[in-house]
Amino acid sequence: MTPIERHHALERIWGTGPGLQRLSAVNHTIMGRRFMIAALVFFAIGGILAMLIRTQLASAESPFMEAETYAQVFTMHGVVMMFLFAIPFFEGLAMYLLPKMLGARDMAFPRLSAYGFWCYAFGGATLVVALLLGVAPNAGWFLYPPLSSATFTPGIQSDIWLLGITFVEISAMSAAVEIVVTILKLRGAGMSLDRLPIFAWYMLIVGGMMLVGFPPLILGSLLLEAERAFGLPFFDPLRGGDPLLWQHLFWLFGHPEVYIIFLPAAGVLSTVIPVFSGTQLAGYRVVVAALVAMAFLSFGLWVHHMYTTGIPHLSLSFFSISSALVALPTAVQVFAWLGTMGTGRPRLSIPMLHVFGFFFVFVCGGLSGVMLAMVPFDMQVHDTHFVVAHLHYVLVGGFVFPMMAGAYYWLPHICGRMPVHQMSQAAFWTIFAGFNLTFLHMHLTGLLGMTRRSYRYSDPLWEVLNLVSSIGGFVTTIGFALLALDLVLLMRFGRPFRRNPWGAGTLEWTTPTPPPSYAFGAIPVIDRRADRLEVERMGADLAAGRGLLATPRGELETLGVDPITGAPRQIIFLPHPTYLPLWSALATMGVFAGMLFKVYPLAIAFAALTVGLLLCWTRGRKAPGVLDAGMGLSLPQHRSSDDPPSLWAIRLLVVADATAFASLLFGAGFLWMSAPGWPPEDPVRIGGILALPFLANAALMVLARGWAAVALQAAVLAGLAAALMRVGDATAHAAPATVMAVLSFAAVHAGIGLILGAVALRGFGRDGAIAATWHRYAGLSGMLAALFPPALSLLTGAPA
Ligand SMILES: [Cu+2]
Repeated sequence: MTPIERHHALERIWGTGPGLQRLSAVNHTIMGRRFMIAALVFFAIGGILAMLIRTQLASAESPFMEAETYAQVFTMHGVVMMFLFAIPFFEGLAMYLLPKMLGARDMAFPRLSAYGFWCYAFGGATLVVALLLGVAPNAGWFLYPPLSSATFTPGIQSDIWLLGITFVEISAMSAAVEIVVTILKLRGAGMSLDRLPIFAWYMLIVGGMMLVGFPPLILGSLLLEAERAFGLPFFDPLRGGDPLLWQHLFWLFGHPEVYIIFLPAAGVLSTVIPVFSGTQLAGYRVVVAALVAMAFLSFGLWVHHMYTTGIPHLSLSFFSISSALVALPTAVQVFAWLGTMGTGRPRLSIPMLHVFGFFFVFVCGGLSGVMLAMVPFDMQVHDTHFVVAHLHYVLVGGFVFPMMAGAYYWLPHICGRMPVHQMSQAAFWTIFAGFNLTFLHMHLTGLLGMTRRSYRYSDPLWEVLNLVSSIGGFVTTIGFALLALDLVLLMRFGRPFRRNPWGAGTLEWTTPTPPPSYAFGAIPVIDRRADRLEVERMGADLAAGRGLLATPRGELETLGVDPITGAPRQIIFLPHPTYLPLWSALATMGVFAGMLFKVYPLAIAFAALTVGLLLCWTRGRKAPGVLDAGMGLSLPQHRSSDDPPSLWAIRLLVVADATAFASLLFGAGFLWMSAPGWPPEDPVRIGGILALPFLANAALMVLARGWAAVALQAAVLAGLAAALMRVGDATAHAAPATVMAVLSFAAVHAGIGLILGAVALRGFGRDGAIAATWHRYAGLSGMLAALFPPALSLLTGAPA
């Protein structure tokens, strides 16, 4: 078979049809591009909102916007940039790059990428439509209650935030599962963990952080929505709730989020800097160790956003120390980059210009971050423009500049053309100058006492500073417009090239550019660290079919490997293009619409439809046993192997879910210990009825498979339903409300277990192992849930 024949055969198998059939695309190259383009559209929208803010603040007593409009504009600026630009953009980049860097032909769950994309697009569109209709969220991007509660924001504005963001978070969670499973399971043969390209290490850590970072926010959103819709008073201090609970749950997500955004950008830097320095990354292992340290540290310092809320002194000092400490692993990476440039010969190409922009801006942001970690200083500047300046230095420095470096670096790969220089440089310097003009002296505006979110002021000195900021803001916008124009021109008129224009050593440059839908003609065999490869030779070899799985068999095949050693383990069959993800996302959208307009029967009907559609995904073909993988290797198809990607996915979902459950128990414990109005006047009396679900759950952990599991899950559901009937008036006090939340959580898990158990009984491949994993987890969490009400009664000193 010649390379051309192989190309045509593979393209017939992997390609997506033209026209409307593009809506059925699941391929990672298409999905990655879609995520990035949509994220850039939202970046433009967020930028326009920023300009509106700067216009308003350019003069004191400005008549440009009403207070209400201004509140919506600055809230949406934060929401759009954090949730609709930054996260989706790096998800898209990861989706586009990871399989190509790892030597796989696609992500592990292509339909999940597509479902995630549609959820993101619909959720984001909802928020933008709300803004155009004048009912956008207006309580700040962190939506603190009591301002966001039904009492002070009665309309649907806060609901749009809560439901829309949860919708978008679903997409982020599916991306996290995909990214982690793809890196662990879908790689070239022989790519052991210590041979991973450094970008994959970054994304592996980021995926793990997303799995435990986002559930607290999703949980918090559901609780606040339950309070707004049904009056369960989790955050109402008059009824045993506490607004501080929201702050804890929000920043449990919100602080790691900063690192979740920074690390993919840092991964880009660790990839780009060595290439343009003509050398290898200094201290690969040290950088990986620093990454792990950073991931752990970043979860232990959320309270630095809450110094002024009356936290005890001892814990303040603990969080202050850990906040300053996180600068260490960051510094390790900065030194690794500087060391790389020091040992090599840096070329000042366009991507490197943006790298220098990163160094200057990010280090400034890091320094003001260490200042803010100090409690007395933070007390002074809390909620002023100093913090606004700091966070822009960190996020623009730590995300936007590295991502622009990445854009110029990988755009030749995406479109097959090289940059045209002069305008790229002009764009960079305009952005760089404009940015510093906007934010550098905003530190001073903040130190002088101008609070964030205020829409008018009277001090003439503030007016001068704000005017300069506004001018800087518009200069920055002109810079971004130039950049956009430059990128469009590059795509239209850039110089075509053959292969590997930058002299990189990673696998993505072995594919033709723009890449075909199957990426590799054959799956590569890796014998060294995956950023030191001979790209030119390998590219020709792979196109000629010298590798694994080189003979097309009519299925979308890629290699599954051992997560640690990279030894080939199975042949993974990936799904053909399908409209199912689109329909599923539309049905999910129906659930949210039903909840938003408080038409609950509709929401329930759409939820059932969504579950039904998702179950259609599991219909698989019969496993064909052992297949020839080429190069004398025979491997089982993934459905008949004992370590399929889906089993890893369910394990990761259990981790994420357990984090949500732990956050719920943490929240209940927090209310019990520190909310006003505890213990409640009316104790929560459920009685011995919870013995049934407790025992059934205990049995479920042993009998996790087959009919027994299904019957036990049904018994758990019945027992929990009976217990829920007895909880009493959950709107009266947070105690019955938390009991209701914990029992409902267990009930939902029993319901999912019932469905998974029933599916497994149909006897498809590994569904039994997947259901059993879930049943064991549901059993354990259900037992804890059953113990919760008696524990709460004991602790609050009320009879059970
Ligand atoms: Cu923080």
